[in-house]
Amino acid sequence: MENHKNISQNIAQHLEKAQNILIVSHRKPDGDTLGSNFAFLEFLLSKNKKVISFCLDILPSHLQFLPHSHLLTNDQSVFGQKYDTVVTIDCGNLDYAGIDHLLPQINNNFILINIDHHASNPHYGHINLVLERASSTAEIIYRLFQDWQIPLTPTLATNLTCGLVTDTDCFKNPATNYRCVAAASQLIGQGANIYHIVNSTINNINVRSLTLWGRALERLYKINKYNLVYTYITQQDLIECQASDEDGEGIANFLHILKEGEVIMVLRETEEGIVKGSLRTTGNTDLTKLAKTFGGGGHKKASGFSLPGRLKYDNNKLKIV
Ligand SMILES: [Mn+2]
Repeated sequence: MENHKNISQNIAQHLEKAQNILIVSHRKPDGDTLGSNFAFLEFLLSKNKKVISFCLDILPSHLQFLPHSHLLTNDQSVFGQKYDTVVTIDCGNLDYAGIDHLLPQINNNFILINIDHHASNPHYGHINLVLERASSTAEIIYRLFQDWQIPLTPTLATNLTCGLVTDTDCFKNPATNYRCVAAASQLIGQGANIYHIVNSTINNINVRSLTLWGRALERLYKINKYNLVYTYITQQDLIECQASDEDGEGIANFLHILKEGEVIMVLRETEEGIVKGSLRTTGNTDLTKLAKTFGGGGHKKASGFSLPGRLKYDNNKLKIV
C-alpha cells in the first residue's frame, strides 16, 4: 500500500499547478463531508485558486452555521464548466456521491482526487487518499494541512472539528481514535467552538423525531443466535408520527448505548418501496462484509444497504416482501 505521506505530497504538487477546482461532497450531506469540503475550499481560495464547492443536495439547516457554507452550490450546471481538478470529499463511491452521471459532462481532461475514509471505497480517483482507519475525512484533511504546514484559522478549525464531532458521534463511537481526539484538541485551541458545534449537530433532535424513535425502541428485538439487536420503522409510523425518513436516521447511532448485542440493525421502509438498513457494531464484527452481502457498503463499524421491498412483521418474524 502506498504511504500516505507520498500521496499527500503528490496531492500538494498537483494542487500547486491547479487553477480551476471543483470540490464535491456526497448526497444527503453530513457534518464531515461539508465541514471537510469548506475547510478545503478555504485553503484553496487562500492560494488564489478558482474553486467551486458542490453537493447534489441542498445544505441542511443544521449545518448552515459552518463557515463558508453560503458558497455551496447544488446547481448541476457547474459540471458544464472546465476544471483541471475535481476533489471528492468523503465519497465512498461516485454513485453515492451522486455525480457518476455528472462527471462525464466535464468535457476536458481533469485529475480526480479522491479523499475518503470508507473501507469500501474502490479507489476510483487518479489520486486516492483513502485512509480507512481515519475517524473522518476531516481527520485526513487535518493531516494534510499538518503535512503542508497550513496555518489553522478559526474558520478552518470550526469546519474540521464539525467533521470530527459528527463522524465520531461526539467522540464516543468506535471510529474515535487517538488521532481525531488529538486533532480536535489542536483545533479547539485554534478557535473551534466545540459547544456550539455539538449543539448544532448532535444535541438537536426534535420532538417529532423522538416520537418516531420511541416506536423503534418499543419494538427492539434481540436474536441471541446471531447476537443481533434490531428494530424497524414503517411508512405507517412516519405517517402517524408526521415524521420524515430523515427523522429516523439517528436511531442506529443512538443505539450505540446498548450493552447487549454485537450487531445493531435498523430497517426503514421508504416511500419508494425500498428498505434501508443501517448496521452498527459495538464489538469487532466487520460490517462492510455483512453490508456487502446485501449489496451495500460503508465502514467496518458502521455500514448500510438498500433492498427493494416492504417490511412485514408476521408470526414474530420481520420479513422484507
Ligand atoms: Mn465521513
